[in-house]
Amino acid sequence: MMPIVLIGGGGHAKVVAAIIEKTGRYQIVGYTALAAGPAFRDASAYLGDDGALADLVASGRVTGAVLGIGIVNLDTGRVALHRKLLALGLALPSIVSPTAVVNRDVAIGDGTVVMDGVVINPGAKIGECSIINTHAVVEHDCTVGYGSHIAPGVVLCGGVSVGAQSIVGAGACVLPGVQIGERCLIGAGATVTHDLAEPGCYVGSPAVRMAK
Ligand code: JB2
Repeated sequence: MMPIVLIGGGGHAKVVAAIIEKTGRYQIVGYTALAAGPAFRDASAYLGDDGALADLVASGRVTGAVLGIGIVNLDTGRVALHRKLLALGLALPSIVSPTAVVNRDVAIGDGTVVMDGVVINPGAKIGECSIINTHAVVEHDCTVGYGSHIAPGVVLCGGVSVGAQSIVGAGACVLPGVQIGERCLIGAGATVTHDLAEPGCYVGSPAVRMAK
């Protein structure tokens, strides 16, 4: 089993850790975080902040890492961490829950986590470092960009595209063929009926841009 470090120790890490254990493919050596968090009951699982990573790699204690942070932010979030982990020479496997259904002809990028009960249908392409969260449906021929988060219960209908570093909030529905650009935040429960090109926050049914 590949010895891995989980990045983050909060709510998302707690769920990701449970999925990693179910795969039976990785040994979680511990986690790094800004401070000890609730992800593990065992206090010794906290390895310190990311300053500990270089020594963990050099000593051979870990060879891989999994991002266990839900935040998507260009400068401080998952994408910046992804670059840091690659620079340290850590492998970033994609993690797919054994309870997810990933059909044929689906591509999933490194560092992405596909969580429990997800369905991804043929022709879908999921970029690196993304989250396809619990019970989301990603229909045929969808594209999800780098560092994006498809939250629990989202439905992306066939042929939808979600740009890099966007978040589609819990329970939202994106209608067939709709294109969502980079750095868009779609509110929980929204229905996206038309293309959203500009970065911004969109809410409601049909989803409209929130005033700044
Ligand atoms: O640079 C960092 C860093 N920044 C924050 N390096 C490392 N190694 N860890 C970092 N963190 C850690 O992320 C914090 O120390 C903390 O352990 C964790 C954030 O935890 P929190 O529970 O606040 O958020 P989350 O990202 O785990 O979960 C959010 O997103 C999920 C998708 C919550 O909204 C969850 O409810 C949601 N399901």
